Amino acid sequence: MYFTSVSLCVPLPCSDLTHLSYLNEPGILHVLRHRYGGDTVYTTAGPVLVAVNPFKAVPLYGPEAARHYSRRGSEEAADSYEPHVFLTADQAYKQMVALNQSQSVLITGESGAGKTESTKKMMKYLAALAGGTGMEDRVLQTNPILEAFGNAKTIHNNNSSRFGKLIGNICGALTHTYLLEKSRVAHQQAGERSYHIFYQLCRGASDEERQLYLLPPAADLASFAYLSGSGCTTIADMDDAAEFGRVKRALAAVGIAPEQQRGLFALLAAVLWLGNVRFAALHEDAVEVEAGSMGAVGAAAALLGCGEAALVAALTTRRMLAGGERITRELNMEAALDNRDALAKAIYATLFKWLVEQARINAALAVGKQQSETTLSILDIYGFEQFQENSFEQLCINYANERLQQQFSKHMFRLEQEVYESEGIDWAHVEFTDNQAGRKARPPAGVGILSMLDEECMMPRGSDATFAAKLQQHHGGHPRFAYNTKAPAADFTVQHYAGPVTYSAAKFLDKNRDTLSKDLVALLQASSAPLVQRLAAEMERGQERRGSQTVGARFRDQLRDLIQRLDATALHFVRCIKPNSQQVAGAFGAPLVLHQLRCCGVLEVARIARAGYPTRHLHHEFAARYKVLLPELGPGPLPPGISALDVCRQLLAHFDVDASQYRIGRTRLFFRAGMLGQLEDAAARMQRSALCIQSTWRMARC
Ligand code: AOV
Ligand code: MG
Repeated sequence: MYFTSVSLCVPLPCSDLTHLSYLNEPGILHVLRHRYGGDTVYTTAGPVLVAVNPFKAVPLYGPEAARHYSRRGSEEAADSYEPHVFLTADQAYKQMVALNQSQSVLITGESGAGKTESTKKMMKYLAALAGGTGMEDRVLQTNPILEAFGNAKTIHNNNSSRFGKLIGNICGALTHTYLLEKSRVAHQQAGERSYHIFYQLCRGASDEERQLYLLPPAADLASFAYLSGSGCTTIADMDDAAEFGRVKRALAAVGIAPEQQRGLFALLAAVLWLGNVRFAALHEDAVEVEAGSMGAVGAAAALLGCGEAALVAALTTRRMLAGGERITRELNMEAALDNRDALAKAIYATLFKWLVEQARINAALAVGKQQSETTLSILDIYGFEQFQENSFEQLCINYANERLQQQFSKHMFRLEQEVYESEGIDWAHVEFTDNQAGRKARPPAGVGILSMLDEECMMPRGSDATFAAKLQQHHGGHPRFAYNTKAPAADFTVQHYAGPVTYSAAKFLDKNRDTLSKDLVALLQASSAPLVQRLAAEMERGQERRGSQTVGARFRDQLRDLIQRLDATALHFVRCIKPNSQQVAGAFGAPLVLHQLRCCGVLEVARIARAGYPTRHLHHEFAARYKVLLPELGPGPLPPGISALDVCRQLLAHFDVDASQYRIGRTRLFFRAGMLGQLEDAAARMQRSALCIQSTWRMARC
């Protein structure tokens, strides 16, 4: 074990960027690089924890480290500890208990910066802290499941989260998930993979399981079109077969019964077989299943528990009402392929939802009565990303990141300024970058990109091209929007807070509408497999619930709801930084790091924290807490004519607190960072000596 508690006990020099003598970009970079070189990946910038991804195992997370932080008294100042995700988790937990107030930890950063790893480390720490109930294991076992089904290799991260999650109360009993990138099931960009679980199943299944799920030998994995299109099926250092065993154990641990597990794997195999169904054009407007892929249809039908002929019909035709009469329309090649992929994607997305729900219910059962009103949540979403080709999913992901950045700015800067102003404290406003800046220049609300997409989806003749054209028409003059005249006609660029991203508008309308033919739902409803029936019922319910609401509109609502939830809690921020794009240890790319520090506002936070007075107490709280140190006031209520503020003033004078170190607001006292620690120490010393005098006195009486 490399870990020494000594290294964590006393913060190393410059563990807080706000304490730097010269607070500038080169100075901050130097400190981060230096600390990173010594595997000290955490640094604070005032109230924010900055975590630089080490891309290797670092000896910071052993049981000794966890014990070190968990022993911290809830009154003990956090800044006498070396920064760590454990410390941030510890602060949130102890604050929740002490103040009976819900807490959230927001973990943000680009794709591959380390959000999911930080989340897992926090969960582990918190499960142990709240532990003793024996439920930790069960709770933590949801992680391998969520990762197997919701993570995939992208060019930015070998284990990229393709969904967002808000884990409530560690036990996962209140987990929410956000928009899974389901297009990945049918298509991946070059060098990327589909969801891990597909490769795990294909590589890890036993002979018996292969027979059950109609799977070819592991070596023939690339015979599945859905897995071979990107030219990448393996990840360095990832043993898919071994992972399969882990996932199965985890499924059992969270209470997914063996029968349900079999149903689940059969569905995954069905999705893969669906991808191998090819069509041959009968004429321009009709297709039939190609003779060579009837085997794939047979396998998919068997695994889905439905008839082969029914599957063929649902894949190649669509029943509809025309003039009050039921007619069957043939699908052309494009529609048939889209229909097939829509079925595969819907099955997978519904399966994912079901799995999350099961894990959540089981976790809730495991914790039972221990649930309380107050919650501790951790938010881990997909990070800002930019690929060669960016589509609707990237727009949603980057939009979510914009919203969270907004939340960060709001919290750190605007609320901060408002507090000072409302307290009547003169405080030089610190300039900060707000990603809502330019809002005035923006077109009125409702003409945003997603709203315009919704409008276009309602138009009978709306297409990706008309959508792109309207975007140009409305947003052409916006400083954060550019229309690429050189690129294919449907491309547009959005200048996000973290950099410009060029989107291809192709398939935007389809992805936003996300319709699944009723025939396909009916096909699944008639299945003989219980899990397929359940999922079909869920799909139907989902369609009814959503009505005509688009994916974009639902995502926007979910985000609004998320922000409201966060607003009702005390926030803690972790900013993950990616030191290089190659995902390797030991490489610290200064320009890349600096770019992230600038975009996510860490530099401003450091300045604002230093310029301000981060520790505050209401007058009466402060007076009540330290009154004991002014013996002349005596116990009980304050003497008549003496207000809480008078006591505060007396205390400040008594401890000779330098006038530059505090401000007196209308309702609160404000202190510079670290000031109250000194006061606490003095108070503790006085209390100790008072106790000492008392016990000497008692002993003398004996
Ligand atoms: P992300 O969650 O921020 O990206 P991850 O948490 O998946 O990023 O981290 C990416 C990779 O970096 C991990 O698979 C690890 O190999 C490595 N890593 C991150 N943090 C640590 C750490 N503390 N110690 C050791 N290795 C680490 V995305 O989900 O793509 O936005 O959508
Ligand atoms: Mg992640």
